Amino acid sequence: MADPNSNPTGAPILIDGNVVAAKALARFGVDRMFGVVGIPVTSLANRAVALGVRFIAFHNEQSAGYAASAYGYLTGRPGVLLTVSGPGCVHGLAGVSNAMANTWPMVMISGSCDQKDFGRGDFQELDQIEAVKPFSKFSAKAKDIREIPSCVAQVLDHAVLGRPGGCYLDLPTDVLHQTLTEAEAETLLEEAEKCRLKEEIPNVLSSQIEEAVALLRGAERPLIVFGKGAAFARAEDELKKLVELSGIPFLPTPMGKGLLPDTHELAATAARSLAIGKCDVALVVGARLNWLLHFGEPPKWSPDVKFVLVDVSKEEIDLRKPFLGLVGDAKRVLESINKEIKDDPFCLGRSHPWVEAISKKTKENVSRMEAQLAKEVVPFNFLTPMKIIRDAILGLGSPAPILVSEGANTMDIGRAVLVQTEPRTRLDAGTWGTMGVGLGYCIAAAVASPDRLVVAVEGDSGFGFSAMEVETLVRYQLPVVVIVFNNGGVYGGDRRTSEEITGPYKDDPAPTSFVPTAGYHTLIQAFGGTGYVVTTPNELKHALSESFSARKPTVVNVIIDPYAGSESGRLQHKN
Ligand SMILES: Cc1ncc(C[n+]2csc(CCOP(=O)(O)OP(=O)(O)O)c2C)c(N)n1
Ligand SMILES: [Mg+2]
Repeated sequence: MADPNSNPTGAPILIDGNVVAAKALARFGVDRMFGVVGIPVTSLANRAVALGVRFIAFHNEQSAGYAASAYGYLTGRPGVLLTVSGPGCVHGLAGVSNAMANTWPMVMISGSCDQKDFGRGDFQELDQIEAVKPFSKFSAKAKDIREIPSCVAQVLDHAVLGRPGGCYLDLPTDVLHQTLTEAEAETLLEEAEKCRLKEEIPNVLSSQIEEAVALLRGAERPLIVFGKGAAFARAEDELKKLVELSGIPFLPTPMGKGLLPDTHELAATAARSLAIGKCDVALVVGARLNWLLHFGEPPKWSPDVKFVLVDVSKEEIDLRKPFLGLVGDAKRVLESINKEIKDDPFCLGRSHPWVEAISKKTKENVSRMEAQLAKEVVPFNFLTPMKIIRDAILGLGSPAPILVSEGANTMDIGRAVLVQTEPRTRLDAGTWGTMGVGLGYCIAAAVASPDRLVVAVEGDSGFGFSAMEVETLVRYQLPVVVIVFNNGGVYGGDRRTSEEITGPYKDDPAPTSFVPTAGYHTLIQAFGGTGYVVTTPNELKHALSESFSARKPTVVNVIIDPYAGSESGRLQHKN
């Protein structure tokens, strides 16, 4: 019988580094890869596809990197970005660093120049290990083909272990071209598989759980805050149970929205200032006390608030110095807290003064917002189209679409108006406030959750950062509807004072301005996708109704009054 490890002449079959890398990726659980091919990684992409890894080819590594990071967040497994050497790796850094900021698991794999030519001006030469260092959690370089399997395993493992983040794998051109026998590759793959790192998050001490519950039980005005760390840990069932058991109001961070439905009677989202300003004990789960939560400090928070922080990272607890810090997996910690409450129950009840105060404020703010939303303002402000989008999304029911959002006014107003009812259905500019993530996130969401529609609500500037990827939507026929709030620029129209409009270039457009009423919908039409331009409520309703049922790549260009928004959206204090 013929030896499967040899060719017809009897010589052993040799495979190169590209094949070994592709085999390692497929074997170690990578099912999707995002990237831009070229020297020296085109063969690696093709080999991976042949082994069952879906490769989503982008126009720009930034977008592909954002996609990989969001794929990691949505699936719980590292998203993988493939880039070429030098400039490809530099573009990919946007994705790696954004993954670090959001603590999402991702791996960037870049080809690099020939090792013997490094330092002599080789093609696309860069010391990529050094370049990536400040932006990543862990890096590995395969200096020989035999190191590829263990390097692949290590970067994949480090991306998810503990606090997730961006990792990097360097594959030099010469290593990708080296060969070894298939049998030897198999042995190396088996060895690498045996050495995979296991998650070792310690269990929280039962005394700490008791202390946390005692704090919540003794509080007059307790609050539960949760973020995308809790979403990543898939802690939604435990959060639901905790809120039901204890009757404590809750507040999600932007990407924590949907872990419990925004429509829940204990949601304090519409009474955020009161909730954080007056709570005396805050159980914060998988959310960092960073700028998004005002560092947990006055004047937004009460100076006496006691924080109980649940975080997977000890460094995070050490940094924030909460009243009580629980290092652990959000889901497991909440399970223990729920068990402790069940053994000795307490529940605030609807008539509890704190619950009543939050609920009264929520009702007031919601009815004020609804009154604003009820007005049909044309030319469009932000609220009128946002309400139409909200209702169209809610009309879809379950499974809810994944909502992608970026922009300043568009994102801020969208966050307040759009309703999230299911976990991990919101992807936005995130911890870094990164513009340009939108199309990459849309593509990742569509690939990760094929049963869900993806709806993006984007400022025209935010959209423009990655607008070319509409071709990628069309090429893969992804069910993505991108709604562009077109107010002619970054925050909208020219807001400069007459004193600012001076100097030799005063006739140039304002730094914030783009071509007014640009035809963004025609971009996608250029590739065979569907485009709508809308200026009235009925036109928008029609476009959404058609595109939501067609589930085809679509851009809806919504023309907005350029002066409806404000500079920096809701972050003027940082300007
Ligand atoms: C990578 C990156 N570059 C620049 C910025 C600065 N920035 C903040 S919001 C924004 C765009 C806001 O305009 P748009 O998306 O049109 O939203 P609008 O306020 O007009 O609704 C920009 C450029 C950023 N946050 N991220
Ligand atoms: Mg804009």
